[in-house]
Amino acid sequence: MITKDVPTTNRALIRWVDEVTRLVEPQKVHWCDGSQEEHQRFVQEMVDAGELLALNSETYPGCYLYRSDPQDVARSEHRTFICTPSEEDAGSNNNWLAPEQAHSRMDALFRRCMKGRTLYVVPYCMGRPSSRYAQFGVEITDSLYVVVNMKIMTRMGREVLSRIDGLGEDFVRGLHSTGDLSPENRWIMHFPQEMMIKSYGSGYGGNALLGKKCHALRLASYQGRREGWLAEHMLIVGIEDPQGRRDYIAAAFPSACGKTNLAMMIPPPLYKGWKIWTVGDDIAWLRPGEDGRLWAMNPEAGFFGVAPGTSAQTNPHAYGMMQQNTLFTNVGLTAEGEPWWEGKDDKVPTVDWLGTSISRGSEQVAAHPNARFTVSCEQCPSYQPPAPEVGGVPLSAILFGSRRASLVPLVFEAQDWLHGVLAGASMCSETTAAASGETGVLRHDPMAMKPFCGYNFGDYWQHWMSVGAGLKQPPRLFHVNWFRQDSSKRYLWPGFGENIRVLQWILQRCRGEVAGITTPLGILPHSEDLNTVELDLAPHHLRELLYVDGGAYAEQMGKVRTFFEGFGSRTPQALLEACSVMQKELQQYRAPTT
Ligand code: SAT
Ligand code: MN
Repeated sequence: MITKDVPTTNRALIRWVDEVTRLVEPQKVHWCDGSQEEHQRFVQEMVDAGELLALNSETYPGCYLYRSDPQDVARSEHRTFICTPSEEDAGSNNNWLAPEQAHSRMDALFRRCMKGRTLYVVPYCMGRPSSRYAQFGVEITDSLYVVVNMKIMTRMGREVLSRIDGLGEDFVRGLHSTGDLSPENRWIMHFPQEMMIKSYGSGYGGNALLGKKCHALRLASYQGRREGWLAEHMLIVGIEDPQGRRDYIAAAFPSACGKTNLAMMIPPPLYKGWKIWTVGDDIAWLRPGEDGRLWAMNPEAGFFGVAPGTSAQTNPHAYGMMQQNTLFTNVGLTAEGEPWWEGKDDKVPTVDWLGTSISRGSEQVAAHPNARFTVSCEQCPSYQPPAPEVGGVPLSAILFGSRRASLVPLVFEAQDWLHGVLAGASMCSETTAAASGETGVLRHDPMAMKPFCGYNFGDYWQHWMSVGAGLKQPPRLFHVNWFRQDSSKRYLWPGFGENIRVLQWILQRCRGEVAGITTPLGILPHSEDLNTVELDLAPHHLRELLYVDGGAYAEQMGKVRTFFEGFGSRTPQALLEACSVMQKELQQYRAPTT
């Protein structure tokens, strides 16, 4: 028993750490205090052990490079399970295993797995500890990489632990070990009824930083359903116009589809006087407020963003904030010891993400396509956390966004809440490098939650409908697609800062300032209402971006209907009907020719 000298009085926590210690048999147990000094000590320890590489201290002070195991570079969706007693509660959107079986499989792997290693106890908080909506958790891990990332991504340490003291059993328990890193023994198991996570065999972000996808999305979505709120894969931004009016929107895009870029966008010179305030870039907890509006909060304290493609042009704020105190994972290096990735600048990388030298003129990629940066929100110049007493920001609109080379228009607004739930639930998107497996494959990704919804999608859509029904002033729901391509695979829409033009139309719609074209899909902008001043956009490209191909879309809705039916009686009847109606109307729809 190692109950002596522990920095907590929470008996349940002491008992759990004790149980785990007996199972994994570490050489040492360390309770993290979450201080800056401790963080520095850990970083130094990793540098000394050759696990972290200090980058150029003049141009990148406080920045480090971590190279992961080459087989452990993305989330492992096919190894991620929801372990509810009933398989149907997990739904066919999830892998499922009965809780007893999952526990015994995991405990067999965890047995003695920390022999000779240190077990770190990481008390963390999702949300600011003083917020009434904050949630507390403790992750046990044997990876210092995880500890230093958790320090940036969550609120962690003494203050958090003292809050956990008073919580009894009411905190999330996450047990993690990198184990032997063999992909065959890699499992991420969620036990929503026990508020527990067990993750073995991976050190990768979404698999191993258990506060993030595992707690703040999978467990939280399960809990939100019971309690009447939603945990969503969404960024949150404030948009201020030159008159000083500020609106907040949340947007659900799949991983590696531009959430971080939109969250920190800097509008182009034409939009002088407009400002974007960053509230969050990945996760939003949405709660109906007493005022009948929907309120959003970001439970995270840092950004774990995709490095490739990030540059002084595409995302100046992100680019600037990662020049100091940033942890890079799987990027390449220049001869000056600076991090480098595809799309960064015109410097020449000399070493790739595996540590192999790059010969001059070779085609070898420098960074892994899912290379990441971890950095505190406080370093983002546009970061604006809401006051904790308020617990979030009120939403004027929610955007659903997918990555679609064809078919899906640049923007449309749903006619009402049900129609918007249908737009979100029927999202299909091309896969990216954020998860292992093939990229560019079209798959159903409702509300960008395919990998993150901790329960049956049928129940999830029903829950979305119930939350909406309870709102007196619901946010308006929109669908966007920045990723349309022409036949030679060039993007039709410039994206990045120019997306403000679409946001402007969205806000005008929210204020009832502009009419739109009603189609069976939703309401689209009149082409003259979308600001294209100073944009190099051919008129036929604009037409294409705002075109609804009724026949092709009807076919897509047919596939969506089959997908919905796969969830059996759990799929809300109203959603199925709305889908069929839309399919029929699209079949008959002919876009006006101009
Ligand atoms: O690695 S994470 O899962 O946190 C990033 C993502 O895929 O969204
Ligand atoms: Mn994400």
